[in-house]
Amino acid sequence: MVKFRFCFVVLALLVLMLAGVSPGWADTTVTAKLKESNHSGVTGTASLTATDDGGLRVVIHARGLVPGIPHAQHIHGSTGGGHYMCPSAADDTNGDGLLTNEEAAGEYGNVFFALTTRGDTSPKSGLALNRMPVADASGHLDYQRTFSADELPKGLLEHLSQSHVVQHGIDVNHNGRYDMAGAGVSTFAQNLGLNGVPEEATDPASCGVVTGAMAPMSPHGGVETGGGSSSALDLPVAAVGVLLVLASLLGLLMVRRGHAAQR
Ligand SMILES: [Cu+2]
Repeated sequence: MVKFRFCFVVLALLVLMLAGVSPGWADTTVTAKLKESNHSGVTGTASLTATDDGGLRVVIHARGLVPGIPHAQHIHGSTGGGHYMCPSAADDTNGDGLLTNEEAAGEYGNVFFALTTRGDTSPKSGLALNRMPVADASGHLDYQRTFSADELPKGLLEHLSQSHVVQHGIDVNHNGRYDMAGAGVSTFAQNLGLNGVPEEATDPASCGVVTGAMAPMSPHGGVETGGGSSSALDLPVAAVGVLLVLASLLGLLMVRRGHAAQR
């Protein structure tokens, strides 16, 4: 009987140690539900997973995009805090029925990380359409890329909870391509020094707020989260783990004493 209890206590101890010691933020996934902008009809999901080597894995599945052409996509937000949201029709400040990137940026912030298919990921690649994913003939876009720690801008992992996934590219005149006839020239692109980019290519098509976010390596803690927070759980779970381990140790001691007393 005593032997059985002893084994049980040791087993419980091992389980608790294994559960308690795993890194708090590695392999943590935050998700964003992509919702349409500009009546694009785009829906989808984006998941951002912090890998255990300090990188980030991004997986996006979207549908309803203009088929057969590339769609610029980015993580918008900032490392300086701030409260970002996805834009609504109310952000169409000039009332022309189209939400431009400039109008929407008041809600979702600037391009922080360009979700390209290869190479550079800085905001400079924000409109590198030759390195952006292309929607298939049905308007589906499936994207995945794992970025190493070196490829991530400082502060991205810490501020995932303040970020947004935005996809761009709409077809205002329904001719299957980005052209000036649809909505004119992109002043957003012009301001970046790129001439001749149609506004259709830069207007937002979908936006998703990151939820279930945590602050993996944040020194401040208490970062506001967009939804069910795992960071809020981490500390109590760890504390309960430590308490249980202590209780188990106490139990172990008592069992051993009982064993000794029986002799
Ligand atoms: Cu963007």
